[in-house]
Amino acid sequence: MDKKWWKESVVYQIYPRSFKDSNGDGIGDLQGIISKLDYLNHLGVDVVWLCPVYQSPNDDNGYDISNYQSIMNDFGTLSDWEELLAGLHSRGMKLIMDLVVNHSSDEHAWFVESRKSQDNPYRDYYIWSPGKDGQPPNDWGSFFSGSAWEYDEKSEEYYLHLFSRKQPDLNWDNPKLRKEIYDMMTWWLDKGIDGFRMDVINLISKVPGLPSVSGESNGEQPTYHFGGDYFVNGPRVHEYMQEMNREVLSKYDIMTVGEAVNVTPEEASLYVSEDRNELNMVFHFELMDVDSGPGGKWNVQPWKLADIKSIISKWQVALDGKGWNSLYMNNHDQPRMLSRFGDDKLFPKESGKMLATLLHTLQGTPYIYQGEEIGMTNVQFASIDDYKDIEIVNMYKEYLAAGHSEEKIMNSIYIKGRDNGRTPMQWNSESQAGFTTGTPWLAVNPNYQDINVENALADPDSIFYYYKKLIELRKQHEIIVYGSYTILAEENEQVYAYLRTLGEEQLLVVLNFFGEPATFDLPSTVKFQAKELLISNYEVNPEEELNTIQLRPYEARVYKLK
Ligand code: ISL
Ligand code: CA
Repeated sequence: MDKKWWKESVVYQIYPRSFKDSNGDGIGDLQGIISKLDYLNHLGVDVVWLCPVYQSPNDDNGYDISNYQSIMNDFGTLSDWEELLAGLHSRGMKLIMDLVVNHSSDEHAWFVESRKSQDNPYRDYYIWSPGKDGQPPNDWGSFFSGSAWEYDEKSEEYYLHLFSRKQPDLNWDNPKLRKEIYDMMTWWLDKGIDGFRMDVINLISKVPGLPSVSGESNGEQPTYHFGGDYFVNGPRVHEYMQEMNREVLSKYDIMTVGEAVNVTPEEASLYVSEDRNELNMVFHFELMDVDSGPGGKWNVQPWKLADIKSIISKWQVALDGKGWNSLYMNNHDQPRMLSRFGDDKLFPKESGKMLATLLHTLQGTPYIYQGEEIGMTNVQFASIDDYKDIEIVNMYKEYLAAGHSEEKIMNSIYIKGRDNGRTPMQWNSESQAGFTTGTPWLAVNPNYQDINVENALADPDSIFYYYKKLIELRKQHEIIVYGSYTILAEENEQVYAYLRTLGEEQLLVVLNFFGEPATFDLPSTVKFQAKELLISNYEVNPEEELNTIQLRPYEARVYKLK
């Protein structure tokens, strides 16, 4: 497998609105990020992924872009952004930008033109349809509730919006639109950025004819369905990715990661196989769906370790030697990993470190989401009015109208809501967690007195320093990056263990996934002469025999075997 800097890197994701406010308006901003670059450097991360900082009316916190080539006023100016890029580069870190081109804002100049009339030159930049019998053209539902179509009174047609009605989908079948996007990408790359994270990039190509999921509309009250069969990995998506690669990406030494909704490893390998010249890696959702029931994301069910193991194993094996994995367990769209997969009450440190060990010892590039490195947790606000996320707010209304109990809805928000990951970064125990001197746009998690950066930095045993060490180990041991993966003791219901292999070396990772003691028997097929304990989240006698390991709650160990 080819060696690449982005395989050897650890990425840190910043959600700018919630990272650090420099001017007291309650909204994180670019100068705030700049003031924390030494912190990121101290942690040791190589790459920063910046969620959208472009001009936006903020219907979806910057994922609705009204100008791709200018900075949101709340966040600062282009010269602040240039200072940020220079500040990262001078510290040896790289910057990847969020590319949101499945849709734009309805306030983007293209859409303002497009909706003026059916013969406007920008009409075909978006996806318009006359509909049928006064109904939308099909029964597709939006990711954010309701129909995926909105009727435009003035130009008398419906436009498609897979997300909010303020996020009209761009028409990738139009070569003029594609050229505009490639030019825009080139403009950013020429400023010296180091790559892109591409928002829902596998949704850009829609099946011609835009068919309904459940056949013809019968004129009754419409119900909406997930139309994924008609836009997930659509018919021309690989043609577009290869064109984008040829026209833009291939001209720079950059990294690319595409957010890919509902992809299997086989579908993902079409995006990331090195010989196909599309993307470097994708974010898949299989692991994030491990606690979703048949009713989807809000139909919460407990996860099972057996599923976590089989999903990760499947991806590790399928992409080995072909493409590359991304490794994450939370981001700005997901609840906090510590609350979801660990125990944020009884064993926050132990379980936070155990999960970190998993993410940093698999094959792939690990992504740290801001606050993960200090063990930030989910939040439970008392009232729906305290929540800001459009997905949460729309779902709440829809489910209430459909007769669900308020208690049940709030509970699903506590477990799955995106605002769990968006509460302000907890810097210290001062007012508003040191995030702002004003009133934060989204309330801080009340646990900031305990969980904050200042405390983490003062405690040599903190989750922060464990991450720092994992990042350092990655630089010292090539096997952590490039070794191939074999699961061990698959049937063990408490322990997740695996081997990584590179040449003569082996890496043994043993993780107790629960708050009870557990036993791990090393299979006799694993042979070695010498062992070295690289990291663990408890005191361990390095000479201890490995035949049978007694693990304490959430214990994690990594050995190098020779
Ligand atoms: O996580 C999700 C499943 O319900 C969705 O919240 C999410 O919209 C989906 O993962 C796609 O996410 C990306 O595109 C959205 C934006 O709201 C998310 O923040 C972004 O990461 C639309 O641009
Ligand atoms: Ca601010």
